[in-house]
Amino acid sequence: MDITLVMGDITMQEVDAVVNAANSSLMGGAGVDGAIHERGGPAILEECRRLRDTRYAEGLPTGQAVATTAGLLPATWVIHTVGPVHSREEDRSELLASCYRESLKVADELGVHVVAFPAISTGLFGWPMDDAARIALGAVSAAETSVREARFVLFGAPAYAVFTDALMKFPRKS
Ligand code: AR6
Repeated sequence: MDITLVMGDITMQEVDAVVNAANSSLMGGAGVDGAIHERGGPAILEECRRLRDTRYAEGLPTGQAVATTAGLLPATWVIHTVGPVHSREEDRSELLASCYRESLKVADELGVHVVAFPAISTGLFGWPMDDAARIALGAVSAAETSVREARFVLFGAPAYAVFTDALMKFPRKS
């Protein structure tokens, strides 16, 4: 699998699926979630509401993922996942890794090959970018998946620089 890094806005990505850093309500929010719902239009929220009424009455649990169509976005699907809020008291890195693994699993179920990820949990949920980058790259590169490209879409030069550095240091499978 190719791991690529781009600096930009995830809502502009022409990929099979974009991953949304959602919250368990699936009812939208700020950051990536706000941008996806704003650009993607009401069809996404409508599907999220249906998921809430059926499979996820208690909300989508942290670390899990579920797909909807992508409305007006250039992507075909949105894969919604819920990152953990960062904690200094408790190690929640396994839950953050799970977001990436479960999103790739959903991508495999959809039969798609190019998936764009934001840096999950590094905004409102407070995760330090360098630690989040290491966890994200570790989870994606270790995943057994048919996805051919995992594209990290970093929002601004500082995030892009941190991911570039982490990817350079990363031991890659040959
Ligand atoms: N494209 C790519 N990355 C972006 C974009 C964008 N358009 N907008 C922000 N980022 P966040 P979280 C970056 O807060 O930390 C929402 O309210 C941002 O700079 O979107 O997982 C949800 O509803 C940061 O590096 O997600 C939840 O309640 C990264 O994306 C909560 O926020 C993630 O920031 C989730 O918090």
